[in-house]
Amino acid sequence: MGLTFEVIKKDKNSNARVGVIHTAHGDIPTPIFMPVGTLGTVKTMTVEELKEMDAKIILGNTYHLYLKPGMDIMKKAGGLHKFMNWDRPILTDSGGFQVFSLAENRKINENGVEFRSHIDGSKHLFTPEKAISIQNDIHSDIMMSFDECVEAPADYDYVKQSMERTIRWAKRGLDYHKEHSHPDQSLFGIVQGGLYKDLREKSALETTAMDFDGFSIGGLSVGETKEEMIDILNFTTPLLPYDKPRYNMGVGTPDYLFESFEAGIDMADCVLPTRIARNGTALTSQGRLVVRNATYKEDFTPLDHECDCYTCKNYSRAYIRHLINANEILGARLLTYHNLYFLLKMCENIRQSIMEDRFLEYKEEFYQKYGY
Ligand code: PRF
Ligand code: ZN
Repeated sequence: MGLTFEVIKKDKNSNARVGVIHTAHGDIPTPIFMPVGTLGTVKTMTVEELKEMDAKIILGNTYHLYLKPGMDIMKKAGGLHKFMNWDRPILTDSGGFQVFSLAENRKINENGVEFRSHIDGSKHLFTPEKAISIQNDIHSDIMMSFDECVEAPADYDYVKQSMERTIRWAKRGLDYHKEHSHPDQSLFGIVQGGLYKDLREKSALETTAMDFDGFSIGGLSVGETKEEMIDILNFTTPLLPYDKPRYNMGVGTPDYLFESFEAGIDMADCVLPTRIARNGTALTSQGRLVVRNATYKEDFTPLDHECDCYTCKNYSRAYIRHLINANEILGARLLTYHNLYFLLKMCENIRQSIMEDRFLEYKEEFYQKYGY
């Protein structure tokens, strides 16, 4: 049996909802932020630390893991859970985004995408079936269909034919999944269609007509304005079934998370908290804090005085600034821990606010302090 999902409570004044996704590796409360572990590690964090901060599910990437360490080692390891010692749920992206943003010499046709590795230039072919087969070997709990993500701006005719091909690919992936996946694995369809509402509608109707376990919205936060993102998000989300999980892919600044959850999205992920941590930036209740700055040279207070994470309980801005400026690995680790904790805590507060029908009040209060 793949995942099951229940909506526990819908907010009175918005489309936000609290739910739970049950998987073979445990339950995922929603709305949820999912830390990204592209190469089988959430960069700089041990799984013990991820559990301590109460991460419920992490992401892996088909494209990256297929190239390195490769499926031979992945199969011998018995899948990614065993390989990386993580026994909670894993979601994998299909490669449909990474192959377009990272690979070289891409050639796309009806069958799939031919590309050269960004690492060593070797030649590969991803098809919708291959993308599922790789995710079978990774043994992720939640797999994604192979899609094409078109960056904004893009012309109508291209987005249309790409979206229609993504629907055909979704069907091929689903057929392969039914035949070959482990019964514990689930598969999501991905809605594309760029900034064109008639294309989004067609994509949503045809994708949700197929027997997927959940639905993702792709092709957002890829060059459009925030207003356009919110408009398409609020147009598309209600077209997805109420009783299945909904995932806005690659979206993870605090405001994009609030907007997504307000629209009725249940899951989101982004490299932002881990990436900005490594170059010395903290997410705090008062907005972004660039701890590299000289202002913090003699500031012996915590990153965020409202935060009760391990980093904030034990270390000061001055010390973390010193570590980052001295290129000490611990600086990246302490900031990563805090940033992930911050977003996970924010999601917990959001779930609480929905349970009490005060999501919009909490959003307002958060935005005020954050400085949006
Ligand atoms: N498709 C897939 N992964 C993604 C995206 C997409 O459109 C995006 C765009 N926001 C991020 N990650 N498969
Ligand atoms: Zn903290």
